[in-house]
Amino acid sequence: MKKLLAMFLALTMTMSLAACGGTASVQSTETPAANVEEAATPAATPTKADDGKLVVGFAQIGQESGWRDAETNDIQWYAARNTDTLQLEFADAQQKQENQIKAIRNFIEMGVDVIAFPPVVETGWEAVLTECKEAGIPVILVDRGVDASCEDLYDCKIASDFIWEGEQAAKVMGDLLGGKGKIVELEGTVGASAATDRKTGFDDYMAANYPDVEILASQTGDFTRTLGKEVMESFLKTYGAEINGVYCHNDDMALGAIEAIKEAGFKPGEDIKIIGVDGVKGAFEAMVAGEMNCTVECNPCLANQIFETAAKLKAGESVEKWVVSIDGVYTSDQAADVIDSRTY
Ligand code: GYE
Repeated sequence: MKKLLAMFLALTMTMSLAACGGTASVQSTETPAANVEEAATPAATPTKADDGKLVVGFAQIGQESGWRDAETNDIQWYAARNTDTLQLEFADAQQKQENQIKAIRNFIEMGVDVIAFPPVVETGWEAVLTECKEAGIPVILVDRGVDASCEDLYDCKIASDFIWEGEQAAKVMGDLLGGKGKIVELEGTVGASAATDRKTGFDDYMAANYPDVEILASQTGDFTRTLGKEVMESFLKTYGAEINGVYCHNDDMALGAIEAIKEAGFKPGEDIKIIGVDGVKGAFEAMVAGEMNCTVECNPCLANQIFETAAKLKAGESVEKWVVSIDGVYTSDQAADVIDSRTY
């Protein structure tokens, strides 16, 4: 009996640490976490139970980064803890906009109360968002935005300020280089607001405040560790020791760049300064190891705000158009002190 109780407690503990709010790291930046269910877009349109629950359709982008897995974990864990009042329909679009659109149309057909999704790119949403509006289903954008032409076609955006994030990265890079040097830039997914705005914030700040820091090259690594490494390898082949720093639009690409830099015989964090964005555990581990210099946090733990906003929209209450996440900036001198408190 004691053994059974111990096993139950262990299982409960494990599950209770599975989300952003827990204290354990829930996924490595090496591979998507095992506990991220790959919920394909529902094959048949499930019916909406008429039990008064809040029914939310979430069309996730995919599993491209540790940050994305942390966001998925947080959402699914919140739903698992609130099954008495919330029904979550979750679809994984495998990085494809057409799959997100398909999932959203499924949710419309099902008659969910609210639709929430991170638009993988900023354009191409007018038609499906108009269908949501015509169906009377409120829409919450999560962690990314859409272009201005669709401003009236969604009810709320819950996301960080990516321009601010880019500016913070530029401040730290300029300081690290003493105001002079040559850098390369690893961009996120082409057309994604998180990439576009992190580039704008960084490049504009650099040009205005550090004119002697030259950006030698800038290319997309699609927010993935694998492509981040490949692009950094090509930068190193072209520019080699000329490179004094690399700005990566997310930590997963920074971790890929670190691998490439070491394989090319340079010391990451010393010969080449490295700045990422997201604040995932892998970045703190790299900073503790002296191989990375800074990560600008981008909070993926948005489930509370998503479902609280969805409940307000279902009740016909007004909500803010943009709920901005509060993010921090962490440099290598702080990493050892904070790493154990990181929740994703
Ligand atoms: O920075 C990256 C993910 O949209 C803010 O998407 C999100 C970004 C995040 O792939 O790791």
